[in-house]
Amino acid sequence: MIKGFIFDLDGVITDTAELHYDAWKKLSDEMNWKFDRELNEKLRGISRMDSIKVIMDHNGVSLDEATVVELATKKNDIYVESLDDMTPDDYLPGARELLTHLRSEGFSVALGSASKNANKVLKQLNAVHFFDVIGDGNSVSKSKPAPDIFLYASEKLGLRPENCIVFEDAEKGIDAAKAGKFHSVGIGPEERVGHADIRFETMKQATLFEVKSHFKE
Ligand code: B16
Ligand code: MG
Repeated sequence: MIKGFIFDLDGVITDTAELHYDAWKKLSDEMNWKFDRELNEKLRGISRMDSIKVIMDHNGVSLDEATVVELATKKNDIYVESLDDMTPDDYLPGARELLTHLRSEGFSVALGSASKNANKVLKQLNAVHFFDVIGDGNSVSKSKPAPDIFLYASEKLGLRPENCIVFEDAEKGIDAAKAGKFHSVGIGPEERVGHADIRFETMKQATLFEVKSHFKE
């Protein structure tokens, strides 16, 4: 029986991928690194430190750890500043409606994001009240595809993985949900999240009615 829902943030509740792109692009331009939208796609759902390593590998660059941390912090400062412009109009279409519906139906709801800035994003969206538990990049040390963030969220909700559905837009996010034995809903194209239990192109199609009808016992 489904009792809880665990949501990824970027790509499910709101599209921060565009802001991450702008910030990585700015850093890359300063460093004379190649960075484009195709490479940005590879950063979907993975942590900040894993992201900078993907970008450096792509550019054949290797630097000492302290410099890498410094550069990742620089990118983060640019990203965090850009979050100031985010407003409650920036939910992905359908996301706020689904969260509202889950609340009115009495489901438990948690966030399971890799971002260390998730609290700020939720505040900008005025979305904090939708969540019983906020699991983010500060909650666990092993990032997706490890299931830790979702296990943290379900444990805090007091639910077993088989009673929870994870919503994810990233390939590694669905891998993480599966590794933790959660039910999964993929948001996005087949080639990215086709391995989820059920997939919707966008959050707009992922209504509670549609989701419930797939997972009913
Ligand atoms: P931060 P999610 C992820 O969010 C993003 O998809 C990913 O691109 C980003 O690198 C990661 O958060 C870490 O974000 O730098 O803010 O800690 O999809 O897990 O909600
Ligand atoms: Mg995501």
